[in-house]
Amino acid sequence: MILMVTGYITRCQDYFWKAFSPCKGGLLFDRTTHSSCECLALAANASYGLAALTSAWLQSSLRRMDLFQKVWPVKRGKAVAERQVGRCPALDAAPNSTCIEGLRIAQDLKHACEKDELALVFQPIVELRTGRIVEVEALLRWQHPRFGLLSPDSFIPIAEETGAISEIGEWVIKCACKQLRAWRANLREASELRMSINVSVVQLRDENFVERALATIKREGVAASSLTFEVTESKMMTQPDAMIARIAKLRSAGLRIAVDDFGIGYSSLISVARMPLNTLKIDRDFTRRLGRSLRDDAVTRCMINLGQDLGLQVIAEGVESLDHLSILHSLRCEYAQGYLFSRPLSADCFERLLLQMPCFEDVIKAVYSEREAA
Ligand SMILES: [Ca+2]
Repeated sequence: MILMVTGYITRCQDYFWKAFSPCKGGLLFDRTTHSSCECLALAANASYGLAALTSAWLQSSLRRMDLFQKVWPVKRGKAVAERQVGRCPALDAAPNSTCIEGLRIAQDLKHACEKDELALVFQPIVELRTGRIVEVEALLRWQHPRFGLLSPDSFIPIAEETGAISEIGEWVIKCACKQLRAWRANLREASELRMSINVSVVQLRDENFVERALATIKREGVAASSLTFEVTESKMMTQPDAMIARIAKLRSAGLRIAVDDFGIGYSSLISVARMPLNTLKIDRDFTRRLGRSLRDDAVTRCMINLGQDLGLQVIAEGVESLDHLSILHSLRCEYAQGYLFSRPLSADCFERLLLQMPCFEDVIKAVYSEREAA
């Protein structure tokens, strides 16, 4: 049987890629070798080969190939050398540890929800005029049994590549809604609190996402108007027409839409103006640069003015110092989020913070009056 194989490799105990051996014009795959290997994951860049397979074995192999094809580009390092064997590319080096970790994460992600390893933490968004917490961003964490506590950067790209993002994203929406409903029901201070949820563009590309998300929100008994979906700028601007249509559907159901990490995605201002947005979240990189030079301040001022001129709420992310706050005040930014106010907190700790409302009135007043005196 001639078999098109677009990505197959087996990790052997000794990290030597025994499964393939170069043969004339192609690669010879030996099933006996394969079956003695530890199949943590399978991978890579063989183009075709010759193999005699049972259909069941073939099916399971193809499933694994599919996984690796999705995961490999995420973690592929330059240390993994490729060389051409005839017209067929082949791996001739062991996978580095980052790659193996990536594969392990991809495998474990499939069960992270059901094993109850995921958790949400919460970071306040503060209205600078009053010092009140008006919104809270739900941030995902994964307590991995082997790698410890992981932040989304280390596994969301893999979840997006493998499709696990769909289940994880739905879990996030469900849990965030549950938490918001509990706070709103039990705390007077949270009666108008809003919840902001990060949504991957990969979720938005799914044509059923909007219906599923709205069904989840309804099931959890939360008003859609109390939620914001945050979508990263750089990714939002791909397939703009499809994005606009889905975002418009969410908006018409009452949800608010924020463009996340604004300023680093190099999108055109026209596409920002076209998107039916409610909020711009200015990326923390710009906030960090505040006060370093007039030019840096001018760029941030432009973004704040742009957002406000478009009628959007503007939130500065990554506010970490009183200097940041003072400059943001002078730039007339109205909302902020960052370590100056609070790190992401567990639900219990965030609840204690809410009870101190208006939590940040004093610190903001002190900064503002100092600036006005100067
Ligand atoms: Ca965010």
